[in-house]
Amino acid sequence: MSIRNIPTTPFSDQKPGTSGLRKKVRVFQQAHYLENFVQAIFDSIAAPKGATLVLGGDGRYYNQTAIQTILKMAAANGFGKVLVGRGGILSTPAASCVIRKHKTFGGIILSASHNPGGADGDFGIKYNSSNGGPATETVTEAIYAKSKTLGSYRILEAEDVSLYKFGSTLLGNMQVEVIDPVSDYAELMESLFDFTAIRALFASGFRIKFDAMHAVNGPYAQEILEHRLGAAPGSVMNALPLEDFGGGHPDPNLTYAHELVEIMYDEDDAPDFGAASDGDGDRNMILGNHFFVTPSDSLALLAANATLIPGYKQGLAGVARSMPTSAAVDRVAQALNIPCYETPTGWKFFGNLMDAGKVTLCGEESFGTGSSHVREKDGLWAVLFWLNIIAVRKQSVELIVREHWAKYGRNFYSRYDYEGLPTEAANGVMQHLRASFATLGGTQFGRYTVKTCDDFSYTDPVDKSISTAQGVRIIFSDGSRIVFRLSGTGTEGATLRVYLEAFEADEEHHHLDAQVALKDLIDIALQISELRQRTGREQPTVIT
Ligand code: G16
Repeated sequence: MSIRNIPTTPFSDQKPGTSGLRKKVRVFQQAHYLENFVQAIFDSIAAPKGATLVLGGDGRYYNQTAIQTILKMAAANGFGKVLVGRGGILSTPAASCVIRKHKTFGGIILSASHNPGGADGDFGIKYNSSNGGPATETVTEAIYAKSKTLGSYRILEAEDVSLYKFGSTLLGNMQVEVIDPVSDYAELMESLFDFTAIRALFASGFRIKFDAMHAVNGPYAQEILEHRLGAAPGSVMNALPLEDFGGGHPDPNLTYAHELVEIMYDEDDAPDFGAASDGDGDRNMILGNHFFVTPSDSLALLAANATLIPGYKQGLAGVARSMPTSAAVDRVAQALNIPCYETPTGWKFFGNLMDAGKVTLCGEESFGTGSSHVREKDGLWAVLFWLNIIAVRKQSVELIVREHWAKYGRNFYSRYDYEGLPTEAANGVMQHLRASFATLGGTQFGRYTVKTCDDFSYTDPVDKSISTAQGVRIIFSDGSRIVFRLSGTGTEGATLRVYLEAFEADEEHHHLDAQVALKDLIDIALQISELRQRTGREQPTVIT
């Protein structure tokens, strides 16, 4: 087995986005494309010789091919050991858990998250640091800079390693240890939640449906919900991970998880609790019987009920949310008298806050919630948190949410996504909005008056790094907001997201449908942005 130094030329498009490098599979299949990016990672992170790495992915098409390449490159770049999930599988939160538990130097996660998979679908790769979290912007910028100047990469000439046999094999001088992808993670969950209480809840006849969407969380959910907690067999649907997610779009929202939504809104036989997670298991959607919980409300609820949970009974150090996420959690933080941080979109911004002990819970409107137990958002963790709350409070999902609104007020919330727009048109909308700042202030639209507008920028309270141009905010005098942002995770054209939020203190109005309550704001958003005229799009692709 010899190490080869392969000459290569740089690719100009390897800038990591909101969460690592995401591209079409066929982009990754170009000669040297994956190898270049992996070498750029290795050159940027300066791992000491003999360091240990974690490696795994969501099982999508190209996962195993990429794993074999990365293993050979890790061996050629001086790593001493790689822990790889059996079959190449590790959910994103489980990878974070393994990095932290085994104190490895870092890890590489292969996933394009909620984006579709298969030969014509998407693939992705990201590096997580020794805290278990996505590399900070400083590191991703260094990787990008390296990718633009790369002249060669190192790879071991060797046979593929079996990814199905537990235990260690040698690849050159490097050990490859195939581990059970589920056990470390399941153990961590047992340490946080009251499994006895949740088991009793299921034993009492409480019914759950968990849609794994043929993605990575199937085996995790079956082990934890069905085997360890006694949920009825079959409670986990679409449990078998498939390379193309069964042709579906593994994004747990009301549009793409429609199979689950139909079950939860069935006239006569809806279960008590429904949940879904995404391609790599870090996102979650929570449903009750005929009831949808917005991710922003879910975060606020978890914060408000945290002390009911064994792992959080000491209380929370603080909470954090991404800027476009509704301010529902801010109200809880205020009541608890704990700090609440507002960060740019991207889980990587929570890592420093958690490492510094400033926050315990964090979350995003994009169906992500998590805590300092790992450094990724965590879909199944959120489900267990909810189940634990229900087991203690013995109330339905809907009642728990309605009581929450009655106490804190309701932040009506919705997001409109315009996917696959021509990049120029999408940029044009953003430029137009920025150019309107000077004239928008003080303008009245019906009952709404513009208080301020800006382009959100963030100074990390821990390392003082600055991130600019993180989304245009139009804030009204009553606290309602419209936010415009370009997605950093799409792989085709541009995706423009419009986030709408209106606060309603009066319980009399809490029953309203969000689309009805937000109607005026939606019209204002379209008017201010000239979105229809500039993109030619009448309707959003997805409303969540
Ligand atoms: C990633 C990030 C999240 C972000 C989401 C959407 O999630 O980790 O922090 O909210 O993308 O980002 P954007 O609005 O830029 O598309 P995931 O689940 O895709 O890894």
